[in-house]
Amino acid sequence: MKIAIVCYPTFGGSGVVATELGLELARRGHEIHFITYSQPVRLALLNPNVHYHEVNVPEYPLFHYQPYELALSSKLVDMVKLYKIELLHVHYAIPHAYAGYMAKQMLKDEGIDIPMVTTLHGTDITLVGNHPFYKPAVTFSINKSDIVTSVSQSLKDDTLKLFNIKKDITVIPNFIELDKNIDDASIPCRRSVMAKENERIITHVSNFRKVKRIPDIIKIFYKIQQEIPAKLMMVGDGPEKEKAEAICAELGILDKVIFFGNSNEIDRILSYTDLFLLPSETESFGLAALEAMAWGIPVISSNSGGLPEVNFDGISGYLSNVGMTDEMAENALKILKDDKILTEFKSNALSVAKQFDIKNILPLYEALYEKALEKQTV
Ligand code: GMT
Repeated sequence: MKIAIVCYPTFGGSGVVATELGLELARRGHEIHFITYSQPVRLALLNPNVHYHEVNVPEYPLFHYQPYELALSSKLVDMVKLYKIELLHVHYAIPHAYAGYMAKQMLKDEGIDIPMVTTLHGTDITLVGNHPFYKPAVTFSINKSDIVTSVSQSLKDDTLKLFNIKKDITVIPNFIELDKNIDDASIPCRRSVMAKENERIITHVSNFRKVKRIPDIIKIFYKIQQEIPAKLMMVGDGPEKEKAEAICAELGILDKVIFFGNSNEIDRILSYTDLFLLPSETESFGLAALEAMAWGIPVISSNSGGLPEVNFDGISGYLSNVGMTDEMAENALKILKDDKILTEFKSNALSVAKQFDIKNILPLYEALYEKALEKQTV
């Protein structure tokens, strides 16, 4: 199949899911065309089935805002015609589903009928999409998609609650590639760089937005390090990072916290990690938690959104109500204080992660693509 994938190319979860999905589809013989404004961070182009087409938005003094949707829909039209692309898969409704719909209409005018699959990722529904300024356009473009998927049951429920949706929504969870291995030969990031032998390593990975409740992470860690030797790895960058550094300084724990910024060493950092923290206000799924669990790392998270669908309470970690940092710290200590309990949670986390193996999830997308193409030919 020839598939165009539209996504955000940055470190965010939706871009990661779209990129990993495209790469696995390419490995399975599909021809994949990534169409976005810069090369996705996890995209390796050394595969004859993977193409990347950059969307350029020329600057013009009249524009206060550059018309990205316009440029994207034009690029989609051109690439569909040039490469005879059969299907559009857009990730994150805003503005991709809207631009995709415009491209569909323009192509229809030229006698080309192309189906569009839209995958809802979370904030496109819960935080941004629900804003009155966007809501009519988001509702319209979801309803005009040929197939709609959401990354969790919780996100599906939120979508149906917040928008007037007339489409069926299929839940396809986030996934993980389990057979990744790290090339040990050129390890720049060794455990000893991060922590002493007797210290537990606790990690958080995100884009440091408000929704991640970064100060809660520091509160939890502060309590943990009062009882056991531990270090905190803060991986990622975003608006809350400076505040986090300031809180650590105020609490006198800056020497126990490493701020990595956006890192390409995430897998290596996770490979040394004992516990992962994700106390978010909401997560449609929580891909970061799943990526940690795939390294056999237990997760302390909030119980909001789709998190209970991936982190199983008392099994792969613990869940608490949003903001219950004392309880989260107590649960963390329950796991970290005892080697036997930690080993048990580690093994459980890996077992749960295995349910989300890309090999189980990818066929679900392929089946939907087939269905979308069949509909088109009826
Ligand atoms: O919140 C992020 O870290 C980024 C955001 C995105 O859209 O790129 O992530 C959302 O999509 C991920 C992939 O489907 C989900 O795993 C995240 O839970 C979701 N984030 C939120 O709902 C806050």
